[in-house]
Amino acid sequence: MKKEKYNVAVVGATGAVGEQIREVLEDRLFPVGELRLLASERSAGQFLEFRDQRIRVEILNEDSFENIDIGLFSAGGSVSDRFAPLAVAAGSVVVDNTSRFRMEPDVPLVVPEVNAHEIARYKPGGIIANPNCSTIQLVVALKPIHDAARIKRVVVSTYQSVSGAGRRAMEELGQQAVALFNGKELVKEKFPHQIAFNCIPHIDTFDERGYTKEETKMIQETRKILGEPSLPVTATAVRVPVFCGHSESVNIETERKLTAAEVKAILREAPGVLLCDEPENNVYPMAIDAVGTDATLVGTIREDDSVPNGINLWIVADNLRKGAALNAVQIAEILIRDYL
Ligand code: NAP
Ligand code: 3JN
Repeated sequence: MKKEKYNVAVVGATGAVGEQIREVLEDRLFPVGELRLLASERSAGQFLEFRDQRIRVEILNEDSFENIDIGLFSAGGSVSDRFAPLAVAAGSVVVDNTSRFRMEPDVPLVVPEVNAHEIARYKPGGIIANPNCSTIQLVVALKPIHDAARIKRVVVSTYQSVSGAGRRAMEELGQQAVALFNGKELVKEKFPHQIAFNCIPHIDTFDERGYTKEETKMIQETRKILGEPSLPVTATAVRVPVFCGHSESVNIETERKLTAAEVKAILREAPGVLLCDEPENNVYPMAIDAVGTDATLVGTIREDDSVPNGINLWIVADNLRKGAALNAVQIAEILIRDYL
C-alpha cells in the first residue's frame, strides 16, 4: 500500500542548501508528513518556516532518523559519512548532497533528466548520491547532444558563485564589497583571497598535479553519470564574485558533425533545458536570470572551427536549486513514485 505522506529529515537544514530544500519541497507540493530539521548544536532551537508551520531545529544525533522515510543530507561529507549509514539502518533512504559516496560503484549518482533509471540500484545500500552542482548543469545540457552525436571530448571552465561555498561565503562577498567602498578592513575566512571584484581559480584543495578537487569531481562524476568511464573531460573551476548561479563555458567535440542549428533544435526539446540563444536581441544565459528557476539555461551555441566537429556552449543554472536542492527533491519524487 502506497503511503499518502512521507516523513522527511533535512540534515543541514539551516545551511544554504538546506534552506533551498525546504523551499523546493514546499514549491513542488512534496507530500511531506513530518519534516524534521536537523543541524548542529550551533543552531539547535532556532525555528524555521515550512508551509504554515514553524519547526524547531533539532541537534543531529543517532536517533534522528526514527520513523523517517527519506533523509536529505547537506551538512558536509563527514556528517554524511557518520550519519547516512545510521539513517539507512533506521529504515530511511538517503539522498546525499555531499561527495562522500558519489564515486562508490554501488551508489547511484543521479541527475533525473539524464539517468533516472539508476535510482533502481539504491538497494541494498540505501544511499543515492546527488552530484556536484557544476556537474549537474553540465550533464543536463550534454546528455541530449551525446545521444544525438556521441561526444568525444569535453573542455569545461566554470564561473562559480560564492553560494556554492555556503552561507558564510555569501556573507563574506557582501562584507568585502561594502568594506571596499568604505575603506574598511576586509574579512577573509572562506576564500584564500579577496573575492569581491576578483576571480579565484581555486575551489577546494589542489592535488599533486595542480588540479583542484572541484575539477576532479566534475571529470569523474560526468563520466559516471553519462556511463562513459573513459570519456576525455578536462575542467578548470573558478570562483567569481557572483552571489548565486554557476556559469560554464563548454567546448565539446562530437563523433558526428552537428551544426549549431541542430544543437539548438536538440536542446530546445531537451528535458530540464531552457534554450536562451538570441544574441541579436541580447538574449543569452545569465546567472541573475537563472536564480530561482528550475531550468538549466543554455545559449551562445556556436560551431568551433578549430576542430572537425566542435561546438561551444554557455550553460548556467541556480547552483543551490538544480545544482543541489531541486535535483535531490526530484530524486525523492521518483523514489516515492516508483520505489517506496
Ligand atoms: P552551509 O551553508 O555552510 O550549511 C552547512 C549546514 O550543515 C548547516 O545547516 C550546518 O548547521 C550543518 N552542519 C554542519 N556541521 C554539522 C554537524 N556536525 N552536525 C549537523 N549539522 C551540521 O553549507 P551548504 O552550502 O548548505 O552546504 C552544505 C554541504 O552540502 C556541503 O558541505 C556539501 O557537502 C554539500 N553541497 C553540495 C552541493 C552540490 O554541489 N550538490 C552544493 C553545495 C553544497 P549549523 O547551522 O548548526 O552550523
Ligand atoms: O563550491 C561550489 O561551488 C560547490 C561546492 C560543493 C561542495 C562544497 C563543500 C564540500 C561539495 C560538493 O558538493 O562536492 C563538498 C563535498 O561534499 O565534497
